[in-house]
Amino acid sequence: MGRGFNQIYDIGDNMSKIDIICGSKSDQHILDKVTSVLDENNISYDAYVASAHREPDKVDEIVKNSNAMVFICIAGLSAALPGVVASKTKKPVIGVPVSSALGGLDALLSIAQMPKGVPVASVGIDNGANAAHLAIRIIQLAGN
Ligand code: AIR
Repeated sequence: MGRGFNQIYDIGDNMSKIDIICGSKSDQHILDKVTSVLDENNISYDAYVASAHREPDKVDEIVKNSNAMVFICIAGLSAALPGVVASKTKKPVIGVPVSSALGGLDALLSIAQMPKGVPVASVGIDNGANAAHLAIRIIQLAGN
C-alpha cells in the first residue's frame, strides 16, 4: 500500500515499484489522483517533491537512489521534470501535465515534445489516474 503523501514526503524508503515526483507541493491535487488509483490496486509507491528548476540536485539524488521500476512525474508550467528524470534513467517515465494559466497546454507540450532517445510517456492534462493505470501495466509486464 502507499503510505500517503504527507507521511512519505521526502522520506521515501526506496522500496516501492513506483516513484512519484511532483514539481511542487501545489501539485498535491494531481498527486491525489495518482495515489487513489494505486491505493485501490494495492500498489506501493514513494512520493517526493522536487522541482527540476528549483532543486535540480534533489531530483538527481532521488533518481540515483531509486529502486522503483517506473517514475511518474507531475509538473505544470514549463514542465521540465519528466524530461530531466528521463535524461537520468533508462526506466520508463510517465509525465502528468498540470493545468495552469494556459490550461496546461504549456506543460503538455513541454512533457510530450522530447528529443529522440529520451522518451517520456505523457498522459492527458491533469490525468493523474491514467498515469497510475499506465504505471501498473508497466510493472505487471515484469510479473508484479
Ligand atoms: N514547477 C515547479 N518547478 C518547475 C516547474 N515547472 C511547476 C510545478 C507546479 C507549478 O510549477 O510542478 O505545477 C507551480 O509551482 P509553485 O510551486 O509556484 O506553486
